[in-house]
Amino acid sequence: MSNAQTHLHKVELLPKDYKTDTKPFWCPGCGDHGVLTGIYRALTELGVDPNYLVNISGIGCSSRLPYFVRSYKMHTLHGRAGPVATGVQLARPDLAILVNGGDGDGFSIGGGHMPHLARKNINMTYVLMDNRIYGLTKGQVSPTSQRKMKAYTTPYGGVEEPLDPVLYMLTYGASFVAQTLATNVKMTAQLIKEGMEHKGFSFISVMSHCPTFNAIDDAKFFKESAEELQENHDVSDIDAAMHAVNMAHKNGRIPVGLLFREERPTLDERMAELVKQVGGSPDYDLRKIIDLARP
Ligand SMILES: Cc1ncc(C[n+]2csc(CCOP(=O)(O)OP(=O)(O)O)c2C)c(N)n1
Ligand code: SF4
Repeated sequence: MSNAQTHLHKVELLPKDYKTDTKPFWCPGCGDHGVLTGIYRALTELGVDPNYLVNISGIGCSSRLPYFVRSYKMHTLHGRAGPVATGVQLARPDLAILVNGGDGDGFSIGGGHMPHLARKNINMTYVLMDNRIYGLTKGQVSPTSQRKMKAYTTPYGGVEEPLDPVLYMLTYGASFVAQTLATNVKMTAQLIKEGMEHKGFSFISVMSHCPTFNAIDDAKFFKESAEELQENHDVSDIDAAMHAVNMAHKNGRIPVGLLFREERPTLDERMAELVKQVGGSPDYDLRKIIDLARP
């Protein structure tokens, strides 16, 4: 396996060069503004060439992000950003793929796709914007909502326990898993940068508050609950990563930082290897296949 970062094409640009003419139309104070700033900073520091960048999203407030980033882009269907991005990545492994979406988008309707992006190690960076609510549809509980939260469809509080996206991604076999806060732009930018440099499926969960519909998971709550991983945390140890998440849960904390990273072949590399092994080429004589069907 080669470690060449062939999916990152470098240029020298300023943060403003990654902006489009469309100004962000999120509510004032929405955490998503911070995620976008983190993305601009990461792209600038990496010097990603917008001509080789594809920003793909699902549906929701968070999924509007690609409109604001200079790149090729697709605003797809609710929960389907991952599979669409997989198609793009396999067709063009030379492109950098950045995916954005919400907690409802990724872990409710899109929940069937998440394990396979991770286990297949599709080379893309998935930035989850977790506000623990459905924002665009005006505030229903999501799979990450705290049970006690009273929302549109749960006026007496919810009846289900939340799931933890990072614990899921560690279990699914994601080769890069990190968590950060939208209010900590520096950490967000750094982790997105490392995630984009990583060859494989990188998952960055950003706790992104929704001041319009989620009164309990506000910026202050996320900030006070965040707990940076210990300095001696071994990012190559999957057990240590899971332990850190479980311990944080027990103490009502949210672990932030790089939880886990490993190098292993991506799906496109394995497929290229297979094609080489069987001698595949665009000039292959298709009559040989037709001949197989002759009696
Ligand atoms: C198939 C389908 N079902 C339902 C919807 C309605 N819908 C639009 S956005 C959304 C959820 C938004 O919540 P989330 O994904 O958490 O993103 P946020 O808006 O909070 O960023 C839903 C259910 C839809 N667009 N498509
Ligand atoms: S509804 Fe919430 S998530 Fe959507 S833009 Fe407004 S603050 Fe952000």
